[in-house]
Amino acid sequence: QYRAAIFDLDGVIADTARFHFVAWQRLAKEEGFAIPHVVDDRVKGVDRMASLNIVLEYTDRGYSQAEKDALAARKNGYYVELIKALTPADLLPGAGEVLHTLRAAKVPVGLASASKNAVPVLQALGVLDDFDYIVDAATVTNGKPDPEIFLKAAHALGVDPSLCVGFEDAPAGVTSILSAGMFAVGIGEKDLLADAHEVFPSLADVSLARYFQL
Ligand code: B16
Ligand code: MG
Repeated sequence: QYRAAIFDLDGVIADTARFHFVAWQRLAKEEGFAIPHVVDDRVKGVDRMASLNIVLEYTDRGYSQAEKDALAARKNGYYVELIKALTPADLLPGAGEVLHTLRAAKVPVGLASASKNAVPVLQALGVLDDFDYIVDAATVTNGKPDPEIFLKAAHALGVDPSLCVGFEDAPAGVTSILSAGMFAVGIGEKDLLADAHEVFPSLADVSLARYFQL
């Protein structure tokens, strides 16, 4: 039996990836280039500046670090505008139920998201109170696949990593969970998340009773 659950946000709790993509697309268009749809997958779980660097692979123009900082801030402005439209209806299948079940069973719940917008997103989805601890992405030195963010969450919850279950939709996130010594549940396609201990299409397909005392 495991003692704590730690979730990724984008792709596990909410489909915020489409908003990230629209925001990157708008930025690229304004800068005079287009980004292909694979960018959507390539930036999953990747922090803001690293995502920008991926986007900029699709233009020949070079940007200074100061210009990149401005571009990242501009994209974030577009993203923040888009997530204002989020409501509890935007929770991914099973997410609300899983969070409420864990709450009722008093299982500590953490969030390990690369997003600096995690708190307003969870608030808009109506599930902010279902989390005992949200890692502040700004304090994370090494992003996924490094285990740092998942270890930080486990530490704050006061649960040994070996007793935590991590939920992730991105391969780098699964690696992060495994390197942290946790049980890894992949949410999405089996082929993509082959390293995870178990993979389910969505949280709605996960049977919590297999991992936790409910
Ligand atoms: P922000 P996750 C990640 O979320 C997204 O998948 C990734 O595309 C995004 O660049 C990153 O958050 C940072 O987001 O710009 O809001 O700080 O999957 O780690 O929850
Ligand atoms: Mg994700």
